[in-house]
Amino acid sequence: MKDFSVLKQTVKAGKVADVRRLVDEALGDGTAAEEILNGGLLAAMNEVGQLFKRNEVFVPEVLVAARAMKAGTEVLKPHLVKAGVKAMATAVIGTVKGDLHDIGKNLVSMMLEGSGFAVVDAGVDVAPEKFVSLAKEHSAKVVGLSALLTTTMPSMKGVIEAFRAEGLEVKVIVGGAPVTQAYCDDIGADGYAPDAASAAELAKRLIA
Ligand code: B1M
Repeated sequence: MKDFSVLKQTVKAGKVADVRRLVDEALGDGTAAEEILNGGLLAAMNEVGQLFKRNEVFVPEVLVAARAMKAGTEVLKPHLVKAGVKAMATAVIGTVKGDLHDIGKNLVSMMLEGSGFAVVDAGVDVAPEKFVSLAKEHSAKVVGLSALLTTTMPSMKGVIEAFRAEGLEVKVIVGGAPVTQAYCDDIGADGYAPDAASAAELAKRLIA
């Protein structure tokens, strides 16, 4: 396996132009796009996730690293498509009905992408029917629900009921500051994660 330490460091530092250049150079050296993706970009994002989990870096650092990772994946995209590399699975994510908070949801979305998922971001204030229709349309394996208000948490239950009523085989994961494992168990969600990095790990575990 090629040494991707410089690329990883550059992603973590959020240096967009340098990440693009390093990815280009690696492609020019004949390194496979998939190897650059997994060994460089996603590995860097995974390390950022772990640091974030341990409170060793904070939201701004995660956002700049995610932006750099995205810039690198854009350079890789045509090569990945040509090589037939597909995302591990699709995840639909959104903030539930009545709730406009999206910073945590966006972090979860980035961590999911950084873990190899194709992510469909439904946005904020998302009604149960919208989660269901997007999951159907994109054949999602995971649906992520975020809520930051105690008043909007009950909407999560509505989403789960809507999925169960349709008999769709998706794993529904929940999170957000007021959400707990006990609440997750209570509403019958498939999993709860306290932070963005754990959410991505949970999603991967659930579809393994
Ligand atoms: Co609002 N807000 N807010 N707010 N806001 C809170 C949540 C609040 C705790 C503040 C307070 O009173 N101390 C309080 C909720 C009280 C409660 O319900 N118990 C509150 C309130 C009351 C309100 C309004 C009602 C205020 C008003 O208008 N009177 C209003 C509601 C609007 C609405 O949604 N309908 C409102 C509005 C807003 C702003 C628009 C001003 C803004 C949101 C901007 C935006 O998101 N684009 C805002 C903000 C910024 C906050 C605080 C200050 C910060 C939230 C945040 O982004 N945190 C918040 C107080 C606080 O938390 N200190 C507060 C950072 C983010 C990274 O953390 O989202 O928790 P978080 O995400 C974490 C984890 O929770 C987890 O991973 C993330 C990172 O590791 N996670 C998941 C999140 N989603 C996940 C999903 C998963 C797994 C993990 O699986 C799918």
